[in-house]
Amino acid sequence: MRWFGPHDVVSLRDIRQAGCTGVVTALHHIPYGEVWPVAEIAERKKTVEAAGMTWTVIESLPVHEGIKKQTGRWREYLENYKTSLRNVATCGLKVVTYNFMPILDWLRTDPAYPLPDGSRALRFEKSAFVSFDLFLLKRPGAAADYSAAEIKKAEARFTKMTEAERDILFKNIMLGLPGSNDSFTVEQVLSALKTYENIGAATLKQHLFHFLREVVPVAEECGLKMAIHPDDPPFSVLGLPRVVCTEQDAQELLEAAPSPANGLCFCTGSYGARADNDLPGMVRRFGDRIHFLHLRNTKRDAEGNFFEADHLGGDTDMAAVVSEVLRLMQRTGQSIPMRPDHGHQMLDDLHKKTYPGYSAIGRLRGLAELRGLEAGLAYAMG
Ligand code: DNO
Repeated sequence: MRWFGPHDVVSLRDIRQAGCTGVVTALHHIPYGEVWPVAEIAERKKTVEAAGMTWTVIESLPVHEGIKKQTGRWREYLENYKTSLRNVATCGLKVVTYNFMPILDWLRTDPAYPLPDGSRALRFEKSAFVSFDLFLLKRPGAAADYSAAEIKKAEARFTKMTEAERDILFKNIMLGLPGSNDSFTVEQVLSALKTYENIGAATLKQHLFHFLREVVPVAEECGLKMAIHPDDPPFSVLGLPRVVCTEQDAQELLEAAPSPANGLCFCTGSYGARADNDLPGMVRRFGDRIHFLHLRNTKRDAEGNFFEADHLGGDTDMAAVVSEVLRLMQRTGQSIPMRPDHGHQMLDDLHKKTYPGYSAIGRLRGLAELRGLEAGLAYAMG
């Protein structure tokens, strides 16, 4: 499971009791772009080991916005990134997760969408999102990104919202911004978006490929594997380019730096939010370039809404994905680290404030179901 560090209300003990043998974590307090010092990495590793678990996967070593845009002190940040890679390798870590999403990491309109059984899930509601973009943010040119029908629906949705609901929607969407404990203003968001006005998907891709050509050789040399997390959701939002959404995108970035060290964090929740991604096929085709697995499910509809379903429910055939993963691991003789991605807020989770998606009991349920599925499939495969 993922652990956000000493301030996480879900403790290492809770995670151990959920049946985990390893945690994925990061030095969240170190500002983006700065070097992760050996002493701090080693200390975090000791803390995890003292709780009876291992730490081999980092999630995430963040890429500074400057590198994505190739502006400001980006060359220095890139060198710092390489130094951090060497430092984490010195401490014995093996996999480095990162993403290349501009400004926003993940994005949802509601982190507590009520399900019929009273538990709560993360949800992306298209018309709430469109009304945020058009009427709260008032992003210049936003209307051109939506159809007339979508705009009409968003207008109706927005008119019915109270002031309080509008505030909540704004805050919910901001949750995926780094430093989301601070409150962001409309002006701040618009000025951040403006810094990307001349960066389209083709340019961002070139910046990603450049980043890979720089860092992958370092990772390879020190025995690390890089695992890029796909964009969540896997399509362009707020006029920002997003370049890790499809199988084709993943294929291209793997080819840009052809080394076993250049790989994927295969997040079934993110890739699975698009109907045109064939997840079991992707596991087959990407094979040993998958260095880390995030297993999660989504339920989509035709309007572009989705919510995070039970790990074994939703649109992704999780049994088919896990079967492919088992076959892959049999073929390579290597086991791929996996975590249950997200979980519902349920039972006592409903009374606690955890990071959105990172409740203890919801993830415990997801993990238990996934482990059961894996054990059953492995038995059947002989
Ligand atoms: C959300 C996570 C992402 C992920 C980063 C990796 O729950 O899956 O925030 O950690 O995108 O860099």
